[in-house]
This record gives sequence, structure tokens and C-alpha cells, in this order.
Amino acid sequence: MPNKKDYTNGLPDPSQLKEEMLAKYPRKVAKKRSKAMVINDPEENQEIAANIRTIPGIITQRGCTYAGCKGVVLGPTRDIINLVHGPIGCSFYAWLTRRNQTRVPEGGDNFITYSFSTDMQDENIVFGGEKKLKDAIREAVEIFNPSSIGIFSTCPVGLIGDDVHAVAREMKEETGINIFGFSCEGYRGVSQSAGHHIANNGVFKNVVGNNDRPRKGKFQVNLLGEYNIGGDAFEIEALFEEVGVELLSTFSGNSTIESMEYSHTADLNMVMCHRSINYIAEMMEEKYGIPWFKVNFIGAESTAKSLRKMADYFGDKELSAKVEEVIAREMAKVKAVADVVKPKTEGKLAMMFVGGSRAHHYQDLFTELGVKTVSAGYEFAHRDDYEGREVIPNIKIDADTRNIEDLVVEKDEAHFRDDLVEKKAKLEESGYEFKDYKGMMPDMQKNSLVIDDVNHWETEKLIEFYKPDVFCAGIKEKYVVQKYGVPLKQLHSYDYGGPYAAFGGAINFYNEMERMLGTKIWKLVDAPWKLEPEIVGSVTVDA
Ligand code: CFM
Repeated sequence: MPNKKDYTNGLPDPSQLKEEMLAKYPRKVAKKRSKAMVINDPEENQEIAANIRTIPGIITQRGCTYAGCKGVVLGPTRDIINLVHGPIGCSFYAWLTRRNQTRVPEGGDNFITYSFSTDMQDENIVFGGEKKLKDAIREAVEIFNPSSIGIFSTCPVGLIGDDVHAVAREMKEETGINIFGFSCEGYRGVSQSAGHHIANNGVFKNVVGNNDRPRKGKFQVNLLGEYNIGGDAFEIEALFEEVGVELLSTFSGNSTIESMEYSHTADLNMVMCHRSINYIAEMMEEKYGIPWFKVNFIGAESTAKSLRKMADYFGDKELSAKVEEVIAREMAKVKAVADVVKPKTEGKLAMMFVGGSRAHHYQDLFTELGVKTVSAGYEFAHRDDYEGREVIPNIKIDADTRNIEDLVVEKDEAHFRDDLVEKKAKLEESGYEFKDYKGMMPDMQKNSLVIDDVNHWETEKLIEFYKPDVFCAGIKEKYVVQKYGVPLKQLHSYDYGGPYAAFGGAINFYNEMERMLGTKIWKLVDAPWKLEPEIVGSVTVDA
């Protein structure tokens, strides 16, 4: 492997690396992949190809539409029975693998620990599975008496044409509880991302606005796109509580359907993971007039910035003072740990390839440790997550995107908050920004290599070129990367660690990086296939 390069005067130009990666592909594939690799220049408005089909045969990191709908958006909500209509594998492999935690109050429902499936068999594929689905719903109601049930379609459901929406309507009538279906078959879109959109539509149509609960707090907010992986949401919730902000609902970490039903009574929506939930933020603004802006609670500085932005929105002296007090106290703790860790991590190199937000958010944490991000990318994000929301009008709508319904939302006159619209307009006059996601690329250094939907071959080439000190991705990449002698930090599941959000989470992450980047063990690792071939074969040619 080449020696580590000198990055003190900026990142090296990776043009040759890009050429080498592309050289292996057939011409058409190379052309396509080339557009998904950008040698970043934060000063330029560069375009990246994203949210397009993975080329068959390429080992992608991506998951499916069902995963994005059932697993990501609805999965963390504890008081709904998420019933999977499909073969058992789709349920089994989605069972508690995402580490979304929840805290159940005394007597509250929690169905997260269960795996609900219709367990489709060959017979159902041939003769239809609707009857089995109805029976499963009746059984679930009888045993668990839930207040709502979501039905999630897997690939065969769409192929054979079971109508989950008709079943949902019929069973809603029969049981008297809220039942709704999702056409989120795995193949419905090019990735998880389509599933997010489908889930957003379903929750918005069937849940948001069902309960006009009276106000409970002076400042009422929702947090969108926070999924409580490894307990992240608990850290953030504690901050809101301390400063006196009433968090109505989180979509969907540590959440309930019940809380989403009155989420339309909020004064503000804060969006953490833009990719997975911006649709609900937009629709709530159209229907109820609730403004939204982007926040990030990954990284101590970002947390402070997000809290201040929230306080500025409400423009309340007491709230601002409380926020400043908490920031000062927490930052002192964070700094004490950073002072110990940073000298050991400064100048190290990281790369991160995660779903749709974390490849951006976690760069903030690494920057706080003086670690440089040399290359990063999303599995399934869209161009706006790379380049900023201003490119949305220019994004080409292809057949795969058109496949996903775009809800037509109308103003709800009875609930519409003209006061918030006015507040927003006033704040905007003074330069305050809403709907303000600038994307990942402007935040990355010149010559960093940005790659969408990175694949296995490209990952290997990246490691050979950069020799990073830490690679951040998921379980599918973990052991291959580690066999290269590079530690891998899972940024999906956190490797059984976390929380990493907010101030307390930042401290956890610093400490973990101190251990991970400081150990010499990885330098001693060599891939077994480099020492001896794993498979020995021979070829005989018959004349
Ligand atoms: Fe948003 Fe997520 Fe992510 Fe995501 Fe995901 Fe996830 Fe992710 Mo895994 S919602 S886009 S679909 S921040 S499950 S909590 S870690 S790929 S970067």
C-alpha cells in the first residue's frame, strides 16, 4: 500500500484515483459512475448524480424501499403494530436491528420488541394473501388491542396485486381502530429513500391532525428526522426539557402515534435528517403554516447553534438566557474532554459513507477532533442533500421518482397559523433562514472526493489511496474494511455504542475516537487472502 500522503497543505487531487476506479467499468457504466463522483470544490456549484438506479451487479450499500418505510420512519414508534405483509425473511431481518430505543411510560404500549408478519407462503402468492392479512389484523387486535396498525407491503404483495389499502379500510371499519397501509414494496423505488416518502405521505394522511389537544407549553416544537439510534433522542429531549421547550412529537425516535396526532399544534418544526422527513415538514407548513428549519444535534458546536436558532425563533429573553446557560455549562464539559482527546486525534483522516444525513452530520464531530474528512457520500440521498435545497427545482424527475405519489396538500383553514406565517416573514426580513439546508458539499474541503452510492470496488480503491485512520459505514462494509487494517465505526447502529447526539453524545464520541484512533492493533491486521489464497483452482483446456 502507498505511504500516507501529506495533507497539511490541503487534500491531494484525487483525479487519478477517480480514473483508476472508472477504468475497470464497461464504457457505459463508467460514464454513469463518473457523474456520481465529484472532486469537491466548495466555491463552485458542482452537480452530482444521485437518487438513480444502482447498476445491476454492483455491490451497493443500499437497502430497499420497504426498509425506508417500515424500518426507518415507522419502526421507532412504539404504540403502533407495524404488520409486515410478506414472507417471513422481510420481518426477521428488520427485527430490532436498527437500535432505535424507546422509553415506555408506566402502562404504555410498546410493540417494538415484537416482529409482526403475515408469513406469506407459496399458496398465498398463487391465490392471494388478503385473507391472511385480514386474519392477522384480527389476531393482532384480539391479542394486543393496539390503537393503530400499519400494514407494510413487501415485494411479492405488489407483484401479485394484493390491495392492502382496501384491506386497511375494511378492517378499520370492522375493528374501529386506525389502520392504514403502505405500498412500500422493496422494488418501488431505487432505494430506502422512496420508502421515506411513502411513509411521510401515509403518516401525514392518516395520523397528523387527528387530535386537537390543547396547548401544554409556552413553546411547542416537533423534532423531525431523529430516530433515537443508541439513545440519541434522550440526549436531545433532556436539553429541550431543561430549557423549557415542550417537545410535542419526534418523527420518530422515542415516539408514539398518539403524539403525532397532535403534532400539528406545534409552533415550529425542526428537521434533523433532511432526507428522510423533509416531506412532512413541507406538508405541515402548507397545511398548517408551521415553519421549519434545519438543525443538527450531532457535534457540540452544531448542538449549540441549533439551540440558539430555536431560542432566536421564539425571541424570548428568558428562553435565550436559559439556552445560553445550558450551552456554557455543557460546553465546559465538552471542552475538558476535547482538550485531552484532540491532541491525539488531530490530523487523522476519516471517510464516511452512510445513508442520507450522517455522512454530513458526523463531519462536524470529526472536525471538532481535528480529524479531516477526505471522502464522503450518501447511499441514497438526493442532489439537494449534496448541493443544497436551491437545486430542487432543477432536479430531473425520472420515472422512478414519478412512481412515488406527491400529495396535494391544501390549507386547513380551521387550524392554519397565520401568526406563525407572520412571525416567519418578520424573522426572514432580519436575515433568519428557514427551509435552509445547504447540503454536504459546500461544507467539505477542496479536493475531497464525494461519491454517491459508493460500491465495494470503489471502497477498496479509496482505502488503498487514502489509507484513512477510520472508515465510517455499516455492517455490510465493516469486516472487509477492517481486513484492510482500517478500523470501521458503524454510523448506522453505532456498534452497540452511543448516544452520540448533543453535548453528552459528543463526549461519548470523542472518547470512542480516542480509543479507536489511538490503538495500534489495526496496523497488525492483514487480510488472510494476502498471505495465502483462499480458493485454489486449476483450469484444463481440452484441445
Ligand atoms: Fe436519516 Fe437516519 Fe440517515 Fe436515514 Fe438510514 Fe439511519 Fe442512515 Mo442507517 S433516517 S438518512 S434511512 S439519518 S437507518 S437513522 S443510519 S442509513 S444516514
